[in-house]
Amino acid sequence: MPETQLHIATKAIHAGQFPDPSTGAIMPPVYMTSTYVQSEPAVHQGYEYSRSGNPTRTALEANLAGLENGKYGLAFASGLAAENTLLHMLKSGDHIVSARDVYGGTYRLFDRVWKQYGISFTTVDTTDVMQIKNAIQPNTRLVWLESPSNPLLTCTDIEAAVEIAHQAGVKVVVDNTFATPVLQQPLGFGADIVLHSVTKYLGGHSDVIGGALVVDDDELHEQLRFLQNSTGSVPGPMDCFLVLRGTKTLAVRMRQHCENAMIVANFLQQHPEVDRVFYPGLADNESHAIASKQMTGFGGMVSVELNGDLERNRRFASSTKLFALAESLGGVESLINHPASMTHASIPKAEREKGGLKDTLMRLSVGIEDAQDLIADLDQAIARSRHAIVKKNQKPSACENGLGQLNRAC
Ligand code: P1T
Repeated sequence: MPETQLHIATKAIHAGQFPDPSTGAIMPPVYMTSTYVQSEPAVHQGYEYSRSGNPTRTALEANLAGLENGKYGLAFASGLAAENTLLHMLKSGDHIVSARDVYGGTYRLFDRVWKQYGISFTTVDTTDVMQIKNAIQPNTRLVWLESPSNPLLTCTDIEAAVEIAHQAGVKVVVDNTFATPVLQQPLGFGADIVLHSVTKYLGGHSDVIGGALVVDDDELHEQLRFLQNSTGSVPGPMDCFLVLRGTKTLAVRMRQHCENAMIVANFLQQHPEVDRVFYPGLADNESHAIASKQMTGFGGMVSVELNGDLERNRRFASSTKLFALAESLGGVESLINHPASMTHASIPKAEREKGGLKDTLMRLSVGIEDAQDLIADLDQAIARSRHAIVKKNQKPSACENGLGQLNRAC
């Protein structure tokens, strides 16, 4: 059966995977080598130097391409390395229309790095696709979507956004980190480039940093492959192996993440001390209709604002026992994060608030533990946050011990 016709759970395990030709090893070996012996100058077996290509990375790139139903996958040292490499396709004077609600590091890369090289960007609410249309200029080269978005979990109609962008000759990038290819495949909606922080669900175990791009177009692939090699932010073979180990269980993990997140979102929505719950799976969520149209599940991320002030919400984040207070998401274990002071601190407060991201918002990465234990943990943390001042970490924080300048959240 052609690989493209296989179901996603099968592709997760088999796409791009072959027994090692020299030993029959069923798992791709970790090719810990920087270079490859050539029989004559420029005569080799397909690999010259591991920045340009490494067999473990090839196995991962083929797997990622298969998962996203794309022709080509390219792996990078981090999600931001993938973004940065992609941005090298632009030149001074070019313009990007970006979703306003994006990962803080993505905004920082646009605003603090690429702006100084003459790349301008406009942020809009991409859930209203007319805002994309109105923001496109003659020099716009990319429309940058994140759906569901980080951390407000809004969903953009990818097909409609692609239609508008393509009419203007503009390429569309979709950061598919939160959905994963199990729940959403943007290339199928006409997107040009799919982006991942594979650090998250694809890796799935909070033990590796990585990124990826997946494309269908031959020319685009050639351009990105050239930039991958020329700028050099590639992952090492061990990291590729770890991500490949992660993707094999992606389909089953996502099923459980979705189920648990729905239970958590319903619990929070019914709690009298909760102000607002953000989860596209809830029927009254603004993105519910779009998410239902283009996703096969609603994902494992839930954001929440409790009644009361920032201090109350901060105490909540410090009071959970199973939900660890940490940046990142998508691992098997549950995490809680305060975007305003952690993952999104590099977005100016005014810009955050323009997009509806309040200081009181807390983001949950709902893991695959037993959902009843997760609810019990949230319930006790809500109760404790009413009064107690709880410090999870007895050691002084980086902000308090003089290392603040190393911590972007300080
Ligand atoms: O951390 P890195 O692998 O470089 O990926 C960056 C990135 C890109 N896109 C999205 C949607 C992301 O969420 C991230 C990283 N996000 C976090 C670390 C976080 O806690 O939100």
